[in-house]
Amino acid sequence: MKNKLKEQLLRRERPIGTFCGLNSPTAIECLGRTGLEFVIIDCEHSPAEAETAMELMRAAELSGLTALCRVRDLSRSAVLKLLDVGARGLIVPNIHSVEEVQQIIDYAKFAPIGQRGFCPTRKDGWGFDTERTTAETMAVMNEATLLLPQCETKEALEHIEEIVALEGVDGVFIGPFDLSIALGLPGQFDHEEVQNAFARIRKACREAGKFCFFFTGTAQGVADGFAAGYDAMVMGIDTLLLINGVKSQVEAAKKAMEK
Ligand code: 3PY
Ligand code: MG
Repeated sequence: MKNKLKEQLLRRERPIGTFCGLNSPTAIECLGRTGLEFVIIDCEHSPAEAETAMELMRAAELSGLTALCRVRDLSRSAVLKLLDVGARGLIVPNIHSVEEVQQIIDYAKFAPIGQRGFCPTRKDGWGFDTERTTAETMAVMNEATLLLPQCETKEALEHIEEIVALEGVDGVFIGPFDLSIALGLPGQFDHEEVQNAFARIRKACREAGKFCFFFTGTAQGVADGFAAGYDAMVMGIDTLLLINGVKSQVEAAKKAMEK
């Protein structure tokens, strides 16, 4: 019940991941051969639900990728199902208050940190992974599960220092699109106000000893993000990587055909 991504983060290895939008186990197997460290199965912006997520997780595990999931909403079942089918971490979008984060901690972390419900499920090999007491499994799962609320609303930004201080929050995932929209500057990631917001979140995470994840669409963005001090970078979505990869090959082929 290890979390390879968490170990990489603790060793400051600068892991790179991507979102899944294709929702294809084969695509995930292919991603496992690219040098990426983790994938995020997206139950917020893609049609995937927990059952699909479970199949994608199997492919990720077989391919050496750590599988995180983004939850569809803030409900107990949205959180619990993804953890029970084996997600090694949850990204929680659209947070507006400290209370919402505390509620998510209660759903996602076992006592004494939260109040996660217990059942032998895929997460612990239906209880057959190792000979552990229930209390040991609870402690190991709490340790091996990354809980990453997103900071992408004005309210989350205003309370970011309180959010990162909560026991059970392992880090923050910045949603640059939604945060820039919330600040009235859609997509203007280089605008001073947006940059200041990113810097405030990074500082809050660093001071609280929590991880900070950032999303970018480009390879240069990944390098810039690590240089700015993020702990992990998420490079686009597999759908976009497919389009960009094939598009550049088609363009190269057409150029070669002109010679
Ligand atoms: C955002 O940019 O809003 C995100 O949630 C990134 O996936
Ligand atoms: Mg978002």
